[in-house]
Amino acid sequence: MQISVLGIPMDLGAGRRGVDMGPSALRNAHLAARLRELGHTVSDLGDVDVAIPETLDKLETGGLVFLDSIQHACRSAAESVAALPEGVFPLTLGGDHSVSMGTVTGNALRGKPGGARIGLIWVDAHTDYNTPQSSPSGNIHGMPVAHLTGLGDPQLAGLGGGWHMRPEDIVMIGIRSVDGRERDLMREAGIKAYTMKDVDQLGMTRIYEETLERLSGTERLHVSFDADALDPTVCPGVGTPVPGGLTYREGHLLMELLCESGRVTSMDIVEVNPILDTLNQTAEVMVGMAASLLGQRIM
Ligand code: Z70
Ligand code: MN
Ligand code: MN
Ligand code: MN
Repeated sequence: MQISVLGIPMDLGAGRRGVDMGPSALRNAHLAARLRELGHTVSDLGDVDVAIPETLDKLETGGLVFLDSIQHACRSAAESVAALPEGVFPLTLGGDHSVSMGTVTGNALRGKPGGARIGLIWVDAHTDYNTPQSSPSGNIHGMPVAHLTGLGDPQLAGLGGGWHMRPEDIVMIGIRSVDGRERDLMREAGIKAYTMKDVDQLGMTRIYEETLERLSGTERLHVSFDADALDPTVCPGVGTPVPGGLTYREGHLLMELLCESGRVTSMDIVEVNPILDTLNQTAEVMVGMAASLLGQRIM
């Protein structure tokens, strides 16, 4: 397969600095070499242009912190991804999770100007379904899924023109931190979330099977993998560590099963924070997750 790597070195949507260095950390963890070993052709498209926070006025228009710069970077990411030929697998590297407003939009619009019916598998400790009104922090990386479904700020919800995600085409896995009003919004929208309790009780294989069944009506599948979905002992280099996360094997099993499905056409790796990491462990683990999704097998 042909894989195109695109970095979005942005930490404007997070409450802490450092995830802007995620793309570098992932490249330093031999991302391209690991994927070439699997027989893929890998081309690195470099990084999307992202504003440096120190050069910005924190309160841009609209009252959301760094709103205009985040919109701009997400739009650039969406345009770059949408321009890729069909058959190429975009592997997009964050950056904080707000980059996925751009990547998911770009992947939906690729080869289909009105937008495809895309299924979204959101692997995360958090549901990222806040709106500017519901958010306790104001951090935009807690809001990308809400904007993908058309809620929230019009500048961010409008990245795909008239295209939006259908809430029923979203499945979240690894969830263990949801804010009060965010939970109500999730229920109203009817988004399926497998919490850590579900992971313990059902097991990852059953969750995978239900997820594929639920998303069987979609045309393509996108995996958005936030490093904080994995337990902080596995991935310590994240801005918002939450105890009780996915094990190393649960993460790999999900990626291996999704690979076998043959249905995944794009992936994000986000929220890798090298300045909070133990050496480069978190990037190395996340490169391993991408390798499993893209064909690495034990035997
Ligand atoms: C919280 C908020 C969040 C990631 C933290 C946290 C959101 N729900 N997302 N880390 N990746 O501020 O909205
Ligand atoms: Mn504006
Ligand atoms: Mn997230
Ligand atoms: Mn998260």
